[in-house]
Amino acid sequence: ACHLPWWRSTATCKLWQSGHFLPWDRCQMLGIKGVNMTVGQEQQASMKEKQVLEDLEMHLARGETEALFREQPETGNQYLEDTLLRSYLKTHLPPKVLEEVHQDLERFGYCLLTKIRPLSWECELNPPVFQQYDAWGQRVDHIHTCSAWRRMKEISAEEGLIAEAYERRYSNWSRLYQAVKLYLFSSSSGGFSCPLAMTDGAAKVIESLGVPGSLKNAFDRLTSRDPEKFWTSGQWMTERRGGSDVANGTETVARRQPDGTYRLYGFKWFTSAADSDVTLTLARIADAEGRCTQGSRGLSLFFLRVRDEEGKLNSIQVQRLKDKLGTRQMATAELWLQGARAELISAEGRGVAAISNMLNITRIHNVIGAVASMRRMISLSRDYACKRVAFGKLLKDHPLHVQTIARMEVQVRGAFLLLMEIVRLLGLAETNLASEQEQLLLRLLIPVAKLYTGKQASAVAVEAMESFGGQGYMEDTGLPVILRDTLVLSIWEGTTNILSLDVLRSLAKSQGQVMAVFLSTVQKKLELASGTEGLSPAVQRTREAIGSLRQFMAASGSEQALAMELAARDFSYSLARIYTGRATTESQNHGMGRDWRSPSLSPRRWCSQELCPVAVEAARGSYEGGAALRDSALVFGNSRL
Ligand code: UCC
Repeated sequence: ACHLPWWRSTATCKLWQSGHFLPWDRCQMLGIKGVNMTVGQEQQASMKEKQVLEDLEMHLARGETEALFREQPETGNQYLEDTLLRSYLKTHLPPKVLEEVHQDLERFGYCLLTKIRPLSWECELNPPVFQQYDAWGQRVDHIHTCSAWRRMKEISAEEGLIAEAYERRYSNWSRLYQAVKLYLFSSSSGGFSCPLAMTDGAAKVIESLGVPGSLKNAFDRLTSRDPEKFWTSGQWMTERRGGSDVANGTETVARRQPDGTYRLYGFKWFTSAADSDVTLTLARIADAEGRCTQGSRGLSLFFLRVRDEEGKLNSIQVQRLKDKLGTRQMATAELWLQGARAELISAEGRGVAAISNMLNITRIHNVIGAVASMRRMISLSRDYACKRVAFGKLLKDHPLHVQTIARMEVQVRGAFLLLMEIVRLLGLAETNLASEQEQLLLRLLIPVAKLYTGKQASAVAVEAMESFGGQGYMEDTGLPVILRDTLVLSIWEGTTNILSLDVLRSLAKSQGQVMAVFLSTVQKKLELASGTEGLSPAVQRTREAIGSLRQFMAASGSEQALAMELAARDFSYSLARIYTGRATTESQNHGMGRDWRSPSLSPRRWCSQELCPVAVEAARGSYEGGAALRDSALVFGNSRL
């Protein structure tokens, strides 16, 4: 039976019949509820049914379906629509740089809309296919990618998506400019952001080694604007025994050859963008007796080409492609290295330290991806709210709905400003303009931003999906693709907990200096903002949070390592929220985002959340002796407690 919701008239209740939804009154007339009829009645009913269906077809074709199509959420030129981005650039870039960058970004925004976005959908619809054997039984291990994916590679070169950062034609602003282009590209890239992240990371490692002669060709290609020359790189770190604990999980062995090169033997469990041209990877160098040093100190970093000039794999076998929840446009493979020829590019045993240059870049790309996916979801949600009518008015006129979008908007704005801060600092560091303090701050903020924005993006994507109702759950709207692809952001490139421990690593390695710089930077900026009208509540909240953080740190100075480990995630969240709080007040202080689309950058909204959760949890005793045991009992049911 069809149950009528209280707000619907009988005419709108529907049943699915003959490929159409039938209004309830017509359903009754057609006897669809299984009422017994005579033959005459049946004939009459059948004629009526025919007539009704014809009426319905007209009605549906001209009326209801058109109405649904009109509600399709859309975004226009992403650059022009992104008022926060534009006001950030206006406030920070030197006028000459701004003029050139603005022109390019406006053009790129149209290009994304008209050319690149359709390609990204093609990538989604045509995921890579693995062919292990040819028709005659010959092993070929070929990963077939679609033409749209290959076109993305060409576009990446033409647009200088990697090159821009290394040419440095705008000095320290080049990195920020590149990040902005990647941010605009990300949600329309059909997954190509992933190989770009690793390509950037590989170029960074090679550059930090001083571009040795043997890697000059690779560096030129990784940073080329010529699609014919452009190479992408992989980052093969994860093995079967683990992806987080690289030091203990890496089994791959490197055997030195008489010519000074190495041959690698091992199994790489996740190799993202396995169609890449080159890769960086870790292995243990075996001595003459075949023995290897275990742990982190046994790991060295290698560069290798995946295929030779003829396209033949470098003694590598593709085991299979991974069947992933998301990022399906991109081939992730399991690879057997069966003597792959490679070049040692780090000092022996310094592999992890050397590849961390790559990790820090790919983690920044992760932040870019997180902010981009939040921005895309919210833009669509906002557009939908201006088109969709429910309960007699547009969604945008329902305050509760708008409140939900506004809460997401506060999140994406904070994340965007944190991202800009990181790429600004990176630009300074890469042009030798960063002070020691700025370098320390950058080291700390990368894991903080990666772990925090990864979580924000997942939460925002889920929330935003709900704002489309059932349509958000439909594959062909493309919205589930964004959600799936967003969920990986808190997993790859280090999970939230691993990144929290990296925050502690940066503290330990700098003997606390990173925190001293963090606190003094935030405090200095707050002082500047404190005189601005309307900012005092946010400034006050952030100051209080800094005070709580200081207290926590003073108390934890004497705590055991376990207590700090237990606090690591809350501590990192506190750093993210406090630093973003200062970034939002600073941006408001600069007068950013005061146009009609962005009435306020909402430092007050950002700062009204708990800015220092680590202090709150510490006060609850969450890290005290016995806390770990209690947690364990809660999860595993330890009967001793
Ligand atoms: O590959 C993957 C997917 C690729 C897709 C990329 C696309 C992303 C963007 C997309 C945009 C849409 S996923 C696999 C990624 N794997 C990880 O992220 C690994 C996670 N695990 C860790 O990060 C661990 O913390 C390890 C591996 C770094 C821990 O190794 P160790 O050897 O136990 O760590 P140690 O002994 O503490 O560190 C060794 C050295 C130290 O330097 P020294 O020896 O001078 O004291 C550390 O300070 O490395 C240094 N180090 C770092 N330095 C370690 N991490 C860092 C760092 N982040 N920055 C600077």
